[in-house]
Amino acid sequence: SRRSVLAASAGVALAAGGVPALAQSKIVLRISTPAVPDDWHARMWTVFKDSLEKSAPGEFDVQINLNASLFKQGAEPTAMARGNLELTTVSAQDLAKQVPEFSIFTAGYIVRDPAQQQKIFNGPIGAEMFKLVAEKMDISPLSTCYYGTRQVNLREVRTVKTPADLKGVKLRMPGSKEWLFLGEALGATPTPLAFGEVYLGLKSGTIDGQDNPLPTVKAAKFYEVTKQIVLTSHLVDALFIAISSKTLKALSPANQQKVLAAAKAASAYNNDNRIKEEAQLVEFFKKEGLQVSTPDLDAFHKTVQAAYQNSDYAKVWPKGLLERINATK
Ligand code: KDO
Repeated sequence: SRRSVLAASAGVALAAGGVPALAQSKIVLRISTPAVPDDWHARMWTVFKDSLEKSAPGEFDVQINLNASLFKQGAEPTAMARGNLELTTVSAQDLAKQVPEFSIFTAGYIVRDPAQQQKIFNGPIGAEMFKLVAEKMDISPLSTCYYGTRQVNLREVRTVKTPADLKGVKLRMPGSKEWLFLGEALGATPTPLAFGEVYLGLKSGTIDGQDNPLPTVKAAKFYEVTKQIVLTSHLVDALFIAISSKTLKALSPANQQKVLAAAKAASAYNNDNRIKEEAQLVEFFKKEGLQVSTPDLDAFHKTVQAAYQNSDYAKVWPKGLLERINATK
């Protein structure tokens, strides 16, 4: 970590002095993500790396660590604030831990679709929220990836029309209270587990199901160990490419722009491919023998929204933000 910060600041100092950066002082950008290699938000990091290699040949050493091999899921923001990691994708749930206002984006049935999501985060709402993140967390969001729309994926077939039908279902959720609350709001019994343990959990039956967007159900091969997908569409999920603010500030203004452009290229690649694939996957899962069902979405909307409105989360949502989100078309 120290090496990379020094390398980065040395580059800036030399550039400021009018002396070209030394060839050996490459700026190290370590990335850590729980994503599996086949998933779009893993593959997009190659686009990021290629983009920088083109715009700043030989200047950056981009190190991509998949499958949570460098930091465990959820530990990335702290690692970045401490200077042990330069780049990653963070979830709304990760951000809400330190910026409670962000919890509005952890709530089910708030954001409608990927297009609205991009408008929200690329517009004034995004700018305000990202400013809070930069102030409180020492990390800087660069661009917004559509992670997909989360669906319930079960080990055994059961009739699920309303949240009441998920009663007693051990639904695996990522291990933080924001995620567990979502599982509870859906009517299930949320069970915390890291992403990397979900496949075996489903296979062995320690959990009854999990929720993820369809492209991830495919990439992580959860369909091999489950029998049903319930199209609850409960969370239009986002992942934000974020960089340690220390790393960002140590870059020359020109390199800051190049890193930003690379992040935007990566998320655009992710978004295009994920949206395209997501639309085709119901057919794929049916061919694989899974039952794909649509529940009473009205009932899910009402129950989940009421759970959030009556929770402490809604109390810290900035006044008028929900209305501004809803008015974003
Ligand atoms: C998951 O653990 O279910 C989740 O989908 C949560 C996301 O925020 C993100 O961490 C994702 O896993 C990983 O990137 C793995 O795809």
